This record gives sequence, structure tokens and C-alpha cells, in this order.
Amino acid sequence: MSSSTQEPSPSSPSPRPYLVTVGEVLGVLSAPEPGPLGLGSALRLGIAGAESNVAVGVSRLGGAVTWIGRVSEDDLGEVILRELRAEGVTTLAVRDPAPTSLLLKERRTATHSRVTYYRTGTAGGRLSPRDIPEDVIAGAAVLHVTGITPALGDGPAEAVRRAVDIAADAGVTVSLDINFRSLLWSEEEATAVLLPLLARSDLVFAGPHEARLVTGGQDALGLAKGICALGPRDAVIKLGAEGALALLDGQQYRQPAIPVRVEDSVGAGDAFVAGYLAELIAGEPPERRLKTAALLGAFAVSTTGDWEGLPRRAELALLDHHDDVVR
Ligand code: KDG
Repeated sequence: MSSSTQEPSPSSPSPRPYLVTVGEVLGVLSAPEPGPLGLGSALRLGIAGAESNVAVGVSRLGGAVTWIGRVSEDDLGEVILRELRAEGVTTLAVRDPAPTSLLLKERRTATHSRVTYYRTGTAGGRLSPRDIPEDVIAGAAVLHVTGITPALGDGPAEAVRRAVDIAADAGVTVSLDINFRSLLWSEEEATAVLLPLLARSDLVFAGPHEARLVTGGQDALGLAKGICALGPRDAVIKLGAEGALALLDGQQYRQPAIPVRVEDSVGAGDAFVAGYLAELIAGEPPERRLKTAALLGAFAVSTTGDWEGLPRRAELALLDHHDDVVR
């Protein structure tokens, strides 16, 4: 877009093995108190996005991360970039005259959140394949994408496809979290767009319902096998309070969830992925990746906000007093 400008990177991507991700960051207006919204309800401003949640989670564990996306030229765009950079994430952002998307998060009851998107004609939805720098993708250890960005429109879908193609051609590990959002597209649309991306991915994260968008299977193991039959070497089925089942290079792993009191479950899946990917780029073995993934999921659900409560590495021990991986 002619009115957009690629701003210079504040720092070039790290010489260390780094994760790169592509997506949208939204402004989040969340009601701190449970109950219906009314005139005068307090709303707290935050930011979130599936891919940026992962970026922050990886960065807090000491991993090098680059986030690519579009943000508005206004103050909200500024807040987003400032916050990500403060979290140690390298940002490669196109500033766009369109506004930032908003997400309204009501706590309808103490345990049930309701989300409404204001996401039409916004900066993140104007992402284009031209915004994807080939060298940054090809130089990464891992590219992480989700099924949310391709749901935002043709441009974002093309941009994600381009990133995945560059990575796959360069031998960069491609990680895909299916992250189906029924408010953004239908199951049929999602399946048609995600299947080709999945076929070029090495590692796929999905909940059972999400896995069934792309394959059949009775149970978690059947779903993981179904995903791997489509091309990926590794599949991780996220099972919420029941932990996760992973099929990694043909070997099966089960990771129990870490029991904690649930404050706010939104963001738990992203946190899980962040824990896994942080250990992957650190060269850690599967058991460690899954354990850290479960720990980050536990931190996410036991604190409010998608990413604000995620731990630094030294804090992992706070919740780490349960059994290791059961194989
Ligand atoms: O996983 C949490 C995300 O859903 C949230 O941060 C916002 O990216 C988001 C989305 O599109 O729902």
C-alpha cells in the first residue's frame, strides 16, 4: 500500500537461533469485573494477538524473537510496538493509516469470558506478502504462524503463505497453530486455506476440534497420526486440563497439565506453544519442551490477561512441582 511505510528494524534479527512470527496485534478492552457490560463499566486497555503472545512468551524465557505485522500509525500502534519492544521482541512493522483492531473481552461470569472483535478495515487485515522480508524468514530457526492471520483476508492469507513457502524452501522449521476462530471464518473456509499450509509445516499444534478440521481420528493419538499423515513430522494435540498428547518424529508423549486455579483461560494455548517453541530453539529434548509448554499454560490460566502473567525462566520453578512427562 502506497501510504504504508516499512520502518527500519530497531535491531537486526539476532545472530542467535531465533523464532520469527507473523500476525496481528489487537487492542484489548477487557472488563476487570465479572458481569454484563453497562454504561460506565470500567474497561482496561491491553494488547494481545495469538502470534505476539507466543513472541512475548518465548522472549521472557530468553529466546530471540522477531514479530512481523502491520500496526496503525496512531497512539495505539505506538503502544503495541513499545510494549513488544519492551518485552525484548524485535518488531518489523509496517505502519498503516488504518486503525488497530479491537477485541472486547467481557467476563460474563467468573469463569466464562466472551469476546467480540472490531476487526473490519483495520491495519492487521491489510498485511500483504510484500510485508514479508525474505531474509528474516529464511534466517530463522523456526517460523511460527497461526490460523488466525489467514482468516483476516486474502492479503494476510497470502502473506502467511509466502512466509511458510520461504521458510519451507530454506529448511526453516515451520510451526502452525491451527487456532480456529469461528467468529472470523467458517470451518469449510478454514479447512481449505489451512490444509496447504499444514502440508508445508513441520510441527502442528491443535485442539481436538481444530484437528478434526483437517483430519479424522477417534482420540488424540488418532488425530496426531492423521495430522502427521498430511506431511508434518510433529503434531501436538492440546487437551486443556488433560494436558497434551504429542507425536514427535513417530514417538508418542503425554504431558499432564499442571493443576492450578483458573483465573482466565484465554491465552493458555499460545502460552503452551511459547513454552514448547522456546525450548525447541534452545535445542532442548521433547520432554523438556512439553513440560515447559505445560508450565506456561498453567501460568497463563492462573493469571489474568493473555500474556501478562507469563514467567521469566527463573520463575518456572514456582509451578514446577509435579510429575514429569508420562510416556
Ligand atoms: O489466543 C488468544 C488470542 O485469541 C487473542 O490474543 C486474540 O489473536 C487473537 C484472536 O484473534 O483471537
